[in-house]
Amino acid sequence: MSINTKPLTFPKNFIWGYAAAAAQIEGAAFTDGKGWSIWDTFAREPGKVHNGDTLDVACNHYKLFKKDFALMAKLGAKNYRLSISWPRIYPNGTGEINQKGVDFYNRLIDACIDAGITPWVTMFHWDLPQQLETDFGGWRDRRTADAFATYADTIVQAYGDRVKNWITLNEIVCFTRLGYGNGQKAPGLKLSDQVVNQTFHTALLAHGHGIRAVREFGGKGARVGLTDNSEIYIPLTETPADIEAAKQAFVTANARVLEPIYRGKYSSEYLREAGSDAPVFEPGDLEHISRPTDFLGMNVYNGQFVRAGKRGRPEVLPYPPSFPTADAAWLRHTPQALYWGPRSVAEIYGVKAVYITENGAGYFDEPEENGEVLDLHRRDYVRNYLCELHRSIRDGVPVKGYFLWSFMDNYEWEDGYRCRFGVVYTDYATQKRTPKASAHWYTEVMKQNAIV
Ligand code: GBH
Repeated sequence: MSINTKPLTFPKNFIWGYAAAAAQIEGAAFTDGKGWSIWDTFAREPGKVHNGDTLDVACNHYKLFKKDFALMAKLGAKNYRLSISWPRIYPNGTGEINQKGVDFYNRLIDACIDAGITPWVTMFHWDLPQQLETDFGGWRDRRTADAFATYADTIVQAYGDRVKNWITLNEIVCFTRLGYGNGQKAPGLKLSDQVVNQTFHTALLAHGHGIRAVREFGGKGARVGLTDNSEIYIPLTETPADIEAAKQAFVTANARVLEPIYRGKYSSEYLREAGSDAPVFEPGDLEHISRPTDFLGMNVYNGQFVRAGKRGRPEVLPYPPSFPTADAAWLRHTPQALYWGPRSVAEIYGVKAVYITENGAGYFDEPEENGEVLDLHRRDYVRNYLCELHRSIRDGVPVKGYFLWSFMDNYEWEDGYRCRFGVVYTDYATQKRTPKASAHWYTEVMKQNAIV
């Protein structure tokens, strides 16, 4: 026989890059006038974060960003999704602007571009200014969305000459339901369903303002979208009945965010189920929330399996106990999520451009004696997911780019520093960066525009 290898090649102009977020890497939590964020507060509450880890120093990217961009460029990245810290720009969330914070991101963005890397900027990745929580109740109150509007105007005006790709919010559910509903994330509250639904609505209002700011001040070629971590459903078998069940499960589970954004209304199913817990809103809110976007960002980690149950109704299957996970115990090995996630939004909402704004794997990596970090588990994990992404593109789903989470190990929120998502190892004691095996592999993927 003769072996005929055909690499799984991605479309021309496919975007490859890394993703990170300000609070998780910058450190310098109280430097140059930065205000407290709700995470600075939360991390200091006993028992909330693994090992009591704080964001105070993190990867010290605030000081080391030039070196970090040099390494990123050396490893072949041409795109980088970063976020701006709201409390650096407005220490109290609103009111007085902090020029030193504005200047920092000018230097950061310039250094990024100088390294040959295109910045993709998330306006909000969870680090809400503490003062907005204290004064307004944070996302419970629409004054927080008004404050966000001013903040968005400010950063788009400041950086819009160089930044052309904007993401309004990262994963609404994580800073609403998980922050105000089950208390797992900052501000760590356990409030009623009505309040939680209201926090979603406030977040959607902020998203609308992010779009408006980019349209108003973004200049030529500016584009904007949301990053959502939609619940993803994988049909147990790829038969019409299970595929239809997965589609229905997707619509129901993501109704709070995707229906108002793409259909300009809360679905009757959602309103019926919410009953008196439905969010209160004002005339014009839904028009504002459903302003057209240019793309949808999707953070893809888990998918849940679904089959057609009684009368075709979706039956979501639990993960059996032996189902493989990463060391991040919540993270299942479900590569098909990277097929069904993008396909679902394209089919259901007609989304014309999807960027995978995050995908990656969290493990408790440690270096070998010779200093090498042999994360073959992460390499395999990502590779399997990418094969499914390739399949979705082959089937006609408009996926335009992929950002690996993350460049270097960083502050993994309530899991602290133990859980590492980087392809570059961070030694927190020395701030030394060491590319892991997966980094070298991903360099080749980006370079060859193919799964190697
Ligand atoms: C993303 O969230 C974040 O955007 C990023 O900042 C983060 O570092 C990265 O992923 C890796 O975690 O305990 O079973 O209830 C990922 C979405 C949703 C994952 C909530 C953890 C808790 C699941 N997260 N989830 S569970």
